[in-house]
Amino acid sequence: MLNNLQQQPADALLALIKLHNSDPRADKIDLGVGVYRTGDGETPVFGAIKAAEKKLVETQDSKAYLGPEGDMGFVEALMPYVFGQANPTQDGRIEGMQTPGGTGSLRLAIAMAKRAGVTRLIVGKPSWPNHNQICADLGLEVFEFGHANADGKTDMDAVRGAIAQAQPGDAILLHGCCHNPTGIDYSNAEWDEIAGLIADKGILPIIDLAYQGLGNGMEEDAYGLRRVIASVPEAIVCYSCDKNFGLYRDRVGALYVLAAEKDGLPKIMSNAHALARANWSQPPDHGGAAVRLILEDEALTKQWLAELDDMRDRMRLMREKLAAAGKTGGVDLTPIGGQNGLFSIIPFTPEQVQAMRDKHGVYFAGSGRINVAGLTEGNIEKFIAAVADVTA
Ligand code: PLP
Ligand code: TYF
Repeated sequence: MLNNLQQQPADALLALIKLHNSDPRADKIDLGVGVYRTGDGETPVFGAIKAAEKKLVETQDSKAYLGPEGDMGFVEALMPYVFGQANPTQDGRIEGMQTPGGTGSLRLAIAMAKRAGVTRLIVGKPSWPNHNQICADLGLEVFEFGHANADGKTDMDAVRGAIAQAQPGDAILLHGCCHNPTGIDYSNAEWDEIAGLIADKGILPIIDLAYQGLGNGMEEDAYGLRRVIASVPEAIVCYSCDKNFGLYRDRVGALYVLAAEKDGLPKIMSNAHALARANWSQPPDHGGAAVRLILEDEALTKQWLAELDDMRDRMRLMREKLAAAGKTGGVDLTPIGGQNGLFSIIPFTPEQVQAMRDKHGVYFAGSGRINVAGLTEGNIEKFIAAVADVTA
C-alpha cells in the first residue's frame, strides 16, 4: 500500500543547510534558512528566554493537559503587542489560541476558512512556499498576483488588480511585515489603501505576522495589521514567536480571530479548537510558557525588547552596507537598504546562484533570496566582491 506513494522533493532551504555544512572552506557564507544570526554567525537563545526558562523549570508544578487552546495566558499577554495597547480585543471581538508555530496557525486558518466556505486564496507571488503547500494539501485554489516590481518595490497595480477581480468566497493572504522572500513591505499609505480595498470588496483577510519587531519595531511592524483589523468585520491573524523570541524549534505561535460581532466568537473558536484537536490535539507548552513569563515580567520584557532592538539594528546596518555598494557587477544592491527583515532577493540567474556556491562558497536559495542576517562585518566585503564577480 505505502508503495503507492510518490517520492516528494526535500525542502530546498533545509537541504541547503546540509550543502553548506559539507563545504570544507573556512570562509564559506550561509545566507540560506531564515534564522537570525549575530555578528559572530551564531543563533543563540535570547537571554530573556534563558531567564524565563529557568523560572519555568523552578515554578511549573504540572504538565497536565491544558486543552486545544494551549496557554491562554500566553495568547492574551501577546495581544497588546499585536493589536495595540488601547483596545487589544477590539471591544471583545478578538479571541485567540496557541498553535505549534506560525505554520500551525496558518494550517488552522486556511482549514477554517475552507470550512467557512472560502474557495480561493489570493496570495502575492513570490511568497513563503508553505502558503501554497498548505493550500494544495487542503485542496484550496490559489490565485497569485505579482507582489513586487523589478525595482525592488511593491507592485501596487497588481495588488489593486487582484483585489478588484476578487470574487465572493475569496480570502487574501498578506504578510504583516518583513515579507518572505522579498523584504518588500507595504508602506503605511499602501496599507491604508489596501485596508480600504479589502473592506470594500468584503473578502476575508488572513494576515501572516511571523517577524514582528524585526523590521522597523514592534509597533511599526503592526501598522498594516491594525489598519486592516480596524477596517473589516472579520479577519484571521497567524502569529509566530519563533523569530522574535528566537524559539524556532520550540514551535510557538498563535491564531487570532476578529469576528463581526463579539457573540459570534464562541462558534468560530469552537471550529478552530476542533481543527486543532484533529491535527495536533494541543500545542507544545514550553516555548509559549517562556514567552508568557517574559511578558508578565517588566524587567524580562525590557530585556527581550532590547535584544530584539539589537537584532534589528544589526540587520539594518548590513542592509545599509549592501545599499551603499550600489551597482555591483550587473546588479543594483541599492533597493536592499529600503527593504525589511531577514530577507531580500538579488536577481541572480540560476547559473549565478550556482557560481556563488561553487566558486565563492556563498549559499542561499535558488530564488536569489539572501538571509541578510548571515552577513557580518567580517564577511560582507567578501560577499559584495563575490556578487560583483559572478554578475559582471
Ligand atoms: N510565515 C512566514 C512568512 C514565514 O517566513 C514563516 C517562517 O518560518 C512562518 C510563517 C512560520 O513560522 P514558524 O516557524 O513559527 O512555523
Ligand atoms: O523561509 C525561511 O527560511 C523560514 C524558515 O520548511 C523555514 O521561514 C524554511 C523552510 C521551512 C520551514 C521554515
